[in-house]
Amino acid sequence: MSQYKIIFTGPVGAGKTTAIDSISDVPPVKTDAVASDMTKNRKAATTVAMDYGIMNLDDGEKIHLYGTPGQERFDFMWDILTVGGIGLVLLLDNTRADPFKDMQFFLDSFSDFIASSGVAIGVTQMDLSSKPTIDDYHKQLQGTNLKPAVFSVDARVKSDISLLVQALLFSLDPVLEEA
Ligand SMILES: Nc1nc2c(ncn2[C@@H]2O[C@H](COP(=O)(O)OP(=O)(O)OP(=O)(O)O)[C@@H](O)[C@H]2O)c(=O)[nH]1
Ligand SMILES: [Mg+2]
Repeated sequence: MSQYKIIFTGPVGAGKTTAIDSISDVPPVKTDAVASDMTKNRKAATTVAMDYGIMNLDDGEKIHLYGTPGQERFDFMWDILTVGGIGLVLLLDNTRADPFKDMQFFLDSFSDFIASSGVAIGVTQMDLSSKPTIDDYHKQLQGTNLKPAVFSVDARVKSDISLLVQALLFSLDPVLEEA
């Protein structure tokens, strides 16, 4: 049986913990702690170490799902969590002040990992803020050497996150799809 690891990252409140909760086939492990500075993000808790869940694919493959903390003060976890990973899901929150800046920051922070694996981008909270559009994200990415899938997703919706993970897997080495 094949087992793979993918990593979810992105800024505070983008929905990493929620997304792993939505798609995991086992009760996820969370390390959320109450933080007083979280109220501005419409939530009471923030991830301080990692999230962990498992997604069982139809063909018996297991995808181990790791979520990073969004806060930079816990960024020492980022390199630890990517070890052995085959791809990155970058979640962005469309209601944040400058989602393009967030995108560039995380693409830069994970550039070594992305270069050796792959990345797919999910934009959350588009129901609350419809701009920038997915097209705007594609245009923004034209200046980079990356061509990731970019989807509008709601982290609370299992099928949205599942499609995003499938898009990531398809963008990786096709050998994986035949395994
Ligand atoms: N309206 C709306 N809410 C969403 C959407 N996606 C996620 N959320 C909500 O946004 C919040 C995301 O919180 P978390 O999952 O804790 O975010 P996180 O990325 O793990 O944040 P940190 O661990 O603090 O870095 C939750 O309250 C979700 O219910 C969306 O598409 N629309
Ligand atoms: Mg979290």
